[in-house]
Amino acid sequence: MSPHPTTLIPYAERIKFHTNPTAIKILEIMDRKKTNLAVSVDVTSAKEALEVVRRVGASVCMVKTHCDIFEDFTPAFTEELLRLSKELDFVIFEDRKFADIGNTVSLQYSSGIHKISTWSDLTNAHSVPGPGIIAGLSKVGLPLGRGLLLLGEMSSAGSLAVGGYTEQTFKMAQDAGREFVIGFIAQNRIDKPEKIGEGEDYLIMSPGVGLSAKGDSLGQQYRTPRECVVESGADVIIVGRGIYGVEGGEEAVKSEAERYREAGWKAYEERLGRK
Ligand code: S5P
Repeated sequence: MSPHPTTLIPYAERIKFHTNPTAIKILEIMDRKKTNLAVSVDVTSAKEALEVVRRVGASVCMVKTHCDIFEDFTPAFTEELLRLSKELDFVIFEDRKFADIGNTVSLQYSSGIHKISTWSDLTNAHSVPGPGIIAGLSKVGLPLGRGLLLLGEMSSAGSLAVGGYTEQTFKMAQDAGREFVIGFIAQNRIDKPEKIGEGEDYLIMSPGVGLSAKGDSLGQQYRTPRECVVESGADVIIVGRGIYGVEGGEEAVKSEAERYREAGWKAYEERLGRK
């Protein structure tokens, strides 16, 4: 099977295909820092999450959070995360997986304790409610220059986001236009070459990445960075426990992030034919 055309274009050369400020920022950072690694800091303490971010920040293009799992969430957390994002040059992705009607998600995005839209460059949504979810989030996020990913596939065993669901999710994004929807959480390039036009570029971000473990006891399934980037054409690899969960203390977390960055970047160079 011939490679997907998008995967043969360097990240920096894809910037011109985007108008969304967050998409442009992600591609610029990836090129500048030579990293396609996103670290997911799924710890229950915001203080601890910031410590992980300080250690891995130099190696990543993106830090992904689940702000609703922090027991000590305060606005001070997001202030410090924003400061670190500038100092260490990464984008913030709140993995909120919105899944409600447009009016509700616009409130969940802008309001409540977390006020996600005020600090998170990127967020994501399930397509299950229909296009109103994009419209609701866009109303809040687009004026702020934020970006949105739709979940086209999931890494977990038995996911229902397959086949026609995935195809219709792609179509929903395409119909919405690329001002706000910049790509997908997916395990494959769901932007099939025959469905996209010239310069129609989407960012595919793949979770479920591990260099050692193959899965967990709750359905998570892991692939290697090479499998994701070379074989499946992912643009960004998302790693959680493989990095912050490594044994050996602070230095081990830092060096594990570097190990994943190197593996992800080597895979990217291989797919460009630069190896
Ligand atoms: O399909 C998915 C989508 C997401 S965003 N599978 C996932 O695992 N994720 C998220 O990626 C998940 O919520 C978690 O934050 C991260 C994977 O964590 P890990 O510890 O298994 O690497």
